[in-house]
Amino acid sequence: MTMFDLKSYIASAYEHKSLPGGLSDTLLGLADAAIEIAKLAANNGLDTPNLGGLAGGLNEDGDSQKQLDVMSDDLVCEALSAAGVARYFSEEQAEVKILTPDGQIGVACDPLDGSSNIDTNLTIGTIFSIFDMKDCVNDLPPMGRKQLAAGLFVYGPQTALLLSFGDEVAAFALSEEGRFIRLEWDVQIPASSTEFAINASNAAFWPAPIQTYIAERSTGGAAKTSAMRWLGSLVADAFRIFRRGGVFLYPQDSRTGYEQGRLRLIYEASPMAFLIEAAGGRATTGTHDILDIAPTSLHQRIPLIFGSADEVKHIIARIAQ
Ligand code: AFP
Repeated sequence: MTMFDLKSYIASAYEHKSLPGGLSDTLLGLADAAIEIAKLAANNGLDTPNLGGLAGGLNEDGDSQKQLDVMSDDLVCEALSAAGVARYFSEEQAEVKILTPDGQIGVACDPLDGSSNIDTNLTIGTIFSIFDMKDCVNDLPPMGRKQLAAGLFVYGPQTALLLSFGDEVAAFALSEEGRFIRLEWDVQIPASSTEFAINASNAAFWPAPIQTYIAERSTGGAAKTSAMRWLGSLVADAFRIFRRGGVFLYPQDSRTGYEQGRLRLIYEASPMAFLIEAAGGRATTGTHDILDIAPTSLHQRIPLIFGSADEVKHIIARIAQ
């Protein structure tokens, strides 16, 4: 197997894509921050007090911040500043952070996704989106289709990275030597699958077409072919979908504050959709492709349904009925 590491993969991308010079340092800086976050998660409770404990603050969505949320945000911010990134848009920060005023690159990031799982030893991760500041509109990141790159680090049994510049998804795993080595994995999401990920405790609040779709996927008796998985960690559910297909749904629901679902467009949905489409899958609000949604506010939420293209198409058709 070609021991293709992250650095050589980025170098090869420059050979056939027109990418800004600072993108390489930005990605390598994010990788260094991810290695540190993985170490903090792995040593939680050993070198440090419980990092799943509350840090005392609230993020812009009113979610209570955990220690590791704040520490991860600091690590990412430091790495991006050192890489000469212009602006850092963080799920954990109320406002954008200006790092290098005349820089070309912007980064949006959910530094620690799945915070409720930090002290349960379940898989968590970091989601990032990289774009050219000239594509920003009203000081907001551009619509997802204009991203230069997007990726997610997954801190699980393996520390892994899924990265895309738009035309494919490359998968890496962290070696004992501390390098992200390319996996022999052609990341293509199977077009069909009956495995679904949704928080079924919200069923009473979903729109009727989603209720009907999930009910159908949950019946059929012995003939039932579907299965449900819900890890409470977007990156973990997504990584499974990249591996074996399936659909993830976090729709809007009738609870106060969930009129646009729970997940954030800029920090979660846009980068995830960029990866999903590059792997042959589909990502939608239920009515519009996620990548075509231009942000209107820094912390706006968006309904998010993504995964196996044929199954997502089927869900879109059910919603349109
Ligand atoms: P936290 O980072 O606050 O744990 O939220 C995780 C998340 O944004 C996403 O990773 C999960 O898929 C989703 O929320 C879980 O939401 P519910 O707790 O409502 O099921």
